[in-house]
Amino acid sequence: MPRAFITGITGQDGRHLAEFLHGKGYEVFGMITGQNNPKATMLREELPFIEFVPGDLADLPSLVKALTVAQPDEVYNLGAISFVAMSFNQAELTANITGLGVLRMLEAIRMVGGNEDNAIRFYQASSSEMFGKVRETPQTELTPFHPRSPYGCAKVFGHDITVNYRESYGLYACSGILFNHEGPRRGLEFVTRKVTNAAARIKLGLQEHVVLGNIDSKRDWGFAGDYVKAMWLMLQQDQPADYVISTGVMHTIEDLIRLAFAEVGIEDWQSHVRQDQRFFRPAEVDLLIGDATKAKTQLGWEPEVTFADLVSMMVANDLEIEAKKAGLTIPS
Ligand code: GDR
Repeated sequence: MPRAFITGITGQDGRHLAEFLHGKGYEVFGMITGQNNPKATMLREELPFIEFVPGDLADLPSLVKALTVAQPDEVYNLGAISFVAMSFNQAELTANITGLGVLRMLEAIRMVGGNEDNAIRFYQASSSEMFGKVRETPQTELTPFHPRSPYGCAKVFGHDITVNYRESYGLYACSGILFNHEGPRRGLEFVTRKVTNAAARIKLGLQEHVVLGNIDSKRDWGFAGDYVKAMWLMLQQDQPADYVISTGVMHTIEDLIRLAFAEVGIEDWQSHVRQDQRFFRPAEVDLLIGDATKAKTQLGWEPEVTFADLVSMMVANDLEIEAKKAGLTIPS
């Protein structure tokens, strides 16, 4: 039975990936950070097959211990301070966890058994945020980075150090440069879920407005369930490499709002949307769209869920959750 070790197990991607690997017959180990982590309790109910191992990306000895216990064939480093807006307020913490955490994990792999004879394969969750103020459109694996947030800067370090350890020590290490990927498990702080949840609550009469920041920025949004397959495929190749994972289709936040409100039968979305400086960022990434040709040709990967289906899936999920919480029935 192959063994996988996942950091960021309580996040959206960690949960999708754990489920996917379990379906493939893996023994799945998830790193749990902190004392009495409330998300671990939730996860024990949701995905009871996961074996939890304590550890923290800020603490190298704990990573060495965790890998010694799990003895994984594959390590997926999804753990990070992942909310771009928060990284402006906690820049040093972001650099430490999202950036230096990758270096610590790579060192732990070298210590526990990442050499060529006994190679632990490593996946690093890189991000389209690294492209930031984009130098070309669409973005590929060869597009230069110009990050626009402390999060983006930390991800660039994580990406570069992964490439460096691959080239220096022969580790099987891959970076997946993933564009935005969403779904019902997305946290409410991210714009897609914030909008789909608000549309559901407004439909149910539980709230009047949603307050947003910049609704002109554009994103290439895919479904998280499709994207975790690409992570796994990267670790099954003969040679390690880096891949852009994206849909190649771009939408504005306004498109997202229009679609989500249309799902609940509200056409005049404008009367339910307010904007506030609080949700604008000091520097913005305006125009992200990825070219996933390399992943399509070399990995045989294809995104399956369209943007419209994704929004529909998320609104339906939020309607169900919010109606249940409030003891309401979903109006037709
Ligand atoms: P992003 O995702 O920063 O792209 O990073 P997010 O959903 O937070 O923002 C997307 C865009 O929406 C604009 N926006 C708002 N965003 C939030 N969160 N809340 C608002 O009220 C709001 N109003 C407008 C933002 O300005 C931005 O332009 C995500 C994360 O998952 C990262 O970890 C990951 O690396 C990248 O995607 C790829």
